[in-house]
Amino acid sequence: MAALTQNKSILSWLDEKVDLLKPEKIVWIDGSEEQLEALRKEACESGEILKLNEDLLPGCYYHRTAPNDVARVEDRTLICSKKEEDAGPTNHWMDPEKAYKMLYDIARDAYKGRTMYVIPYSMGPVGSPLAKVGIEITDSIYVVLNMAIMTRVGKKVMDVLGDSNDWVRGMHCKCNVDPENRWICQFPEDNTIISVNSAYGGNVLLGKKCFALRIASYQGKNEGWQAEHMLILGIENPKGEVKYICAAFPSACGKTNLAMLIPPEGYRAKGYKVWCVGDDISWIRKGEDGRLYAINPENGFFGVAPGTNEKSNPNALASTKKGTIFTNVALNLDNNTVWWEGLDKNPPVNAEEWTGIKTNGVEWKAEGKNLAHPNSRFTAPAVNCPCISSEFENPQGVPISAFVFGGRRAKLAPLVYQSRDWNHGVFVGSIMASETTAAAAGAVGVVRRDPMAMLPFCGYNMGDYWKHWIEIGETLDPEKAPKIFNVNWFRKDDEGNFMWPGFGDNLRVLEWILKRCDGEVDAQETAIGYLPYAKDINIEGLEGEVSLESLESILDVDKDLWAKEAEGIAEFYAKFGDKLPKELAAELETLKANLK
Ligand code: GTP
Ligand code: SPV
Ligand code: MN
Repeated sequence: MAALTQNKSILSWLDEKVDLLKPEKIVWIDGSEEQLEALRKEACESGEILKLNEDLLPGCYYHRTAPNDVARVEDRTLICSKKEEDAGPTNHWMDPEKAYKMLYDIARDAYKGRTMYVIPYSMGPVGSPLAKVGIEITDSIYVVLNMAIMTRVGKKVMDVLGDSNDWVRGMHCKCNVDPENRWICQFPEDNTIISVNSAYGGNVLLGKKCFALRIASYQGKNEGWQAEHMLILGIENPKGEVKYICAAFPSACGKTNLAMLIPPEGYRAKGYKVWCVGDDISWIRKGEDGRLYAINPENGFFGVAPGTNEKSNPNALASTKKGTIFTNVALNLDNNTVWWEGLDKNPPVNAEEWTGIKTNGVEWKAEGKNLAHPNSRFTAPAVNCPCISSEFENPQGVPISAFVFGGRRAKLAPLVYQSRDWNHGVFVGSIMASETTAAAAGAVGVVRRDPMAMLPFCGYNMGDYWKHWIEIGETLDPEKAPKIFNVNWFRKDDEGNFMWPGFGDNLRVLEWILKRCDGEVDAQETAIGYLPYAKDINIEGLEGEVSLESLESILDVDKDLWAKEAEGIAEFYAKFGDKLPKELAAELETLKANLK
């Protein structure tokens, strides 16, 4: 098949990879529906995917990964910079020369008898000044079909790249999905990603975490912009004005849900609307007017299925009703549709659970077992989302009024607080901690530090990343800089119940945040920053769920607990040695002094 480009840097890179991988055939992904449809048919015939009920879920497909390959693998995700110090204490590192050799030895001849798919893709609207181009080669049709939803693919991308060498090299080999030889390697200094022995989302859709966060965060540091694990949403007030917020929460901690929230009834009646620009990743750059602008580099949602339902997130559910690929959910054999925990209260009786065991779903649940994997996901086109923003394709992005950090903390972190200024806000992001989730292999529910929700995604030394945040702040007029906040939807009472209803009701907190940005509401200064007066969070309509007293208790700052927290922060900071920005060390001293 003829190449879709004459770009020499691409053609010579592909020649080398053909020599290494020995594909039987090469197929360029041109972005046409015709080609994608032929690939879907082929993957259905081989059993790689299964077509779902065309009446109920038109254009939707089902896929299972190997049971040992269901989440990101952080221990096997490496940053391969020349110097170990440049990967920093929070990343796993390998010398690039050693890593290339190891990976090429694993990958040699991996495409023998198989097809090499070449996917040209753009992260961000094609041709946008904030967008960047990548090429992923893969031997998996599932990867091609997912990339075609999650990114903009095809010839038009090669046309805008022209002869440029500014593109990210991505090589994926499924191999035999051997967990002992599974590696997800980023070479930030070479714009290169190599992923072997996996077929799970975040490990193999190389445009997503590997490029748009790990490689892009490094590019951003060198080029003066930021790549963040942040959703982008627009809030339209009754006057029709829209303000945008970027929010960083760790994996499976509520970004997709917040990005598409449905306002509570009282807000809808007044005319409030929420628009989704993105649910996972933001690329952020200063605009000509001195404000920060964000684009969503993705073109779809790779969302957590369990817990998504008509009440918690109707917009996400609606997004999955056509043209969607479901991975590791359960199959309803009666009508060839899908099911997951929390979709509704009726698990299918005639079911296949996520690994393919035929079972009576009701009995299976009664035994306390899951039908869908806790990290099962949907890959849905962004255009399907009923509340997709009219600015989604805007090549310049949207202006950001506030940054919001947040984690999953049963104790300690209050519902919301505001930083005193930019550097204090960077401190607040840097001290984030959250209970681990099923999005990564390993234990679930353990509190760990996850600065800016970037722990698994920062492509360089986290100390330098913090410095980059501080330097961005230095270039901004404080009047125009986004205000920085922290939220926690996950506080629990002594019986283990969530103290805040969350989901759509989180708009009540965002309203306070925007009022703070506009100087429309007072706040109380505490040891950790500005907290709302309970009376200033609107709880109308939450009678029986939240009272002024319960709100006060989710807004408290327990000085003893925070003093312990400060010790934990000091321990974490100590890992960074002289890479810890002095501004953050000073913020920690201020916190300690405030707690005395
Ligand atoms: P990634 O795609 O992994 O980056 O995750 P995400 O941050 O987009 O997570 P998502 O929105 O899919 O949330 C995952 C889990 O958080 C689900 O189990 C939700 O039910 C739960 N969740 C989301 N928002 C809230 C909330 O406001 N309150 C509570 N209690 N749970 C929430
Ligand atoms: C996450 O884990 O934060 C995700 C899913 O968004 S993955 O693409 O697997 O990284
Ligand atoms: Mn994510």
